[in-house]
This record gives sequence, structure tokens and C-alpha cells, in this order.
Amino acid sequence: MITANSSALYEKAKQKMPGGVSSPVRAFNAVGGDPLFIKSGRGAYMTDVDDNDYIDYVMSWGPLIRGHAHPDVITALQQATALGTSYGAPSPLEIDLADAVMELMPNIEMVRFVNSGTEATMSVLRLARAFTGRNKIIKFQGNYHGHADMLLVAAGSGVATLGLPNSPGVPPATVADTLTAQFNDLDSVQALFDQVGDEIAAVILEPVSGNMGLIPPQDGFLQGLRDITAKHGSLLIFDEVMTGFRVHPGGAQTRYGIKPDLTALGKVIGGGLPVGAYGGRKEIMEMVAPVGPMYQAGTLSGNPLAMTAGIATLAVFKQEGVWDRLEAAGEKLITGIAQAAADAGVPIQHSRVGTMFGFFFNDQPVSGWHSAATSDTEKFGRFHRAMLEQGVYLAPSQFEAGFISTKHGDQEIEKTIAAAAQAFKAL
Ligand code: HOZ
Repeated sequence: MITANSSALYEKAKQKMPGGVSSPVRAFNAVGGDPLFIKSGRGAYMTDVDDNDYIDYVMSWGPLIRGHAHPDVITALQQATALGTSYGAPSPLEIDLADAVMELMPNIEMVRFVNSGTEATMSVLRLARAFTGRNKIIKFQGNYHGHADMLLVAAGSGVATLGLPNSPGVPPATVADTLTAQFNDLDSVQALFDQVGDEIAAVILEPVSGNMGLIPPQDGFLQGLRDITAKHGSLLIFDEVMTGFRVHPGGAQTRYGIKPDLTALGKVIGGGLPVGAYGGRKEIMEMVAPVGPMYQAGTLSGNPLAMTAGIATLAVFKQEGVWDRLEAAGEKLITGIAQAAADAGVPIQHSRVGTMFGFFFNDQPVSGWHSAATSDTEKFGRFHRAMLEQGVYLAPSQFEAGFISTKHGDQEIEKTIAAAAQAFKAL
């Protein structure tokens, strides 16, 4: 595979942008080699600047559940663009996207649109603190909620990949009220509530962890969190930026039947344009200005292009049988990968929830950051390179999830499984 044009662009980009990238997880530091520069995407595929095609399982880190450049999304965007790119005033499109979100996630009784998942989580925590009059929050080690100061504690995603879980530049006072617990370990949460339960504003988590690899919640974990928070007058916040509309059309809260007080969203609701949102119980959302005193604002929030792409993307769930087909495709993919690993005698731990999947190079079960961190990242790097060579683009880190789209059909999945079989054998 020739990637000379990507490598040349990477050299140029490094002179102008830190690491040559606009976001650290896109660099290939953890897997070796130069990041690929992409010139186009269509359906399940991306093409790099050297004209290599890849079956893409990053899908822009989640948003593209309908695949790259879906005609419905592109046509809607072309029409919307002709009407202006931003108004800085309300538009009917915000109501349409709010309706689409609330229909799929009925726990969201009111919503506020923002511009990214990071904005959504930092705003929803300000709201939780305003509503409860408390300052402390609990997050889970290995969960990543964007790069707001108070959340860069024991975080997952790029910070875990690069070994920077607590970033310099975050003032200690900013994180003094951020407590950490272990995912899938209710005792670690209970211990914090036993100490300072009446000071805890909220517990925030990715209900299915997707930023330390994919780790589903164990039976009773989410319900246990719901019970503990309710008992102590704290709020339960689901960060469904990643899982929203990806583990179920109604998110993890619908899949597992747990009602969080508040939810943070992003990714899929923008269909590939920058967007985020937070919402939940009306009584709490009415704390947000201008109805209530909790201030949060944004020049481009609710902008017509992001709303349009989100509406066109969420419309996919109105199609008969679409979710069943996605589940079946995801199952075929992960079962095939697991079988290929077993055939090659390579121990992995694999999981899938809806359209998200992942596997760890680890011979022990993985249930949280402590166990995820023992995975063989060097082996993952070699596997990643072997998959790229065969035209399969996986996230360049052991600690990220994979995503499929409605465009990943039998042909793509079978090719991926065959590539994985080769890659496992060559390890
Ligand atoms: N939250 C994304 C990774 N899990 C970030 C994507 C990016 O930085 O490009």
C-alpha cells in the first residue's frame, strides 16, 4: 500500500498544527506509522489522498450511522445551505430536531442544543450543580466526557491512549470536586457516597463505556447507580454523546430501561456536523437561562446546518427493520472477528452493543479501566497496521470503540473478517 501523499501532507501538517492533527486521537502515535489524510468518503468507505480505499469503522468517531455522504443528508444540507449557514436566531429546524430526539428518548422532556459533546457535558454538569446546590461530581476512571477542565481526571480516549489522564494546565482547584469511581464497581461508588453523599451533585457516566475500548455495563450496575443517586438526592447523568442512537434507537437509557435525570448528546444528532445537546427532566431544564438562572449560551448553537443533518440522520430510524439489520450486521462482524482470533490462537475479549463493537488483546475479562489497561497495546498496533494494509480502517487505539453504519453490508463485513483472520495469524 502506497501512502506517500499522506506522509508528505503529514510532514507539512506537523509544521502548522500540533502533531499534524486537529484532535489527538487521530494521530497514529499508539499504532505506529503516519496518519492517513482522507479526501472523500462514501457509504462504508473512505478514500485517502493516495487513492487507497478503506472500509471505515471509525465513522467520524460515531456520527455517521447512515454512512459517509448519505444522499438524504447531503441533499438536505445542500438545500439548507442555500438558505443561509447561521441565523443567530431561532429557526423551526431546532423544534424539528428536538421533536426527533424527544420521540426517540422520552426521558428528555426539554433540550438545549450546543456545538459539541464537550459543551454538552460541561453544561449539563453546571446545570446539575445549579439544581442541587452541591459541587461534587463522580465520574468513572476511563470514561471520557470531553476536554473540559473538571472532567480531565482519570479520563479515557486520547488521554488514556497517550498516557495523559490528568492533563497539565488544569488548575487543581478545578478538579478538587471531581471524585472518581471504578466502572462496573458499585462498591466504589457507595464508598464515596458513604463519605460525602450529601455533597454530591451528580454521577456522570458513559452507560456503555466507549472511550476505554467498548465495555458494557454489568447486570445491575446502572440500576444500582440509579438507586444510590436517588437515595442521596444526587442526579444521574448519562453521557450518551457516543451511545445515543448507537446502542439502541433510544440510547442506552432505553436499551437498559434506566431513567437518568439528565442526558448529554452529540455525534449522531448532528449527522457529521458539529453539534451537542443536553436535556432531561423539565423541572431541571427550567433552571437554564432565560427561564432560570443557570447561564449557558453559544453563537452557533442550533445552527440550521447541524440541525438539518441531525434531522436527516435520525430519520433513518423511521425505516422499517433498520435497527434489526444493524444489530444483525454488528453481530456477524464481531462473531466473525472473535472466531478468526480463536482460530489463530490469539486471546481477545470482545463485545458489541448495537452498532458499537470492540475487542481487547487480553486473556482476562475486561470490566473497567484497571482491566482494560492490561491489554497488549503493542499487539493491537501490529493488528491495526495489518488491517490497514488490507483496506480496513479501525480507530488507531486499543482504547476506542468501533462503529458500523447502515452501509456496512455482507460484502464489507465478510472482507473485514477475512482481513482479521490474516492479521491475527500474522501476529
Ligand atoms: N471522542 C472522540 C474519541 N473517542 C474524539 C474524536 C476526535 O477527537 O476526533
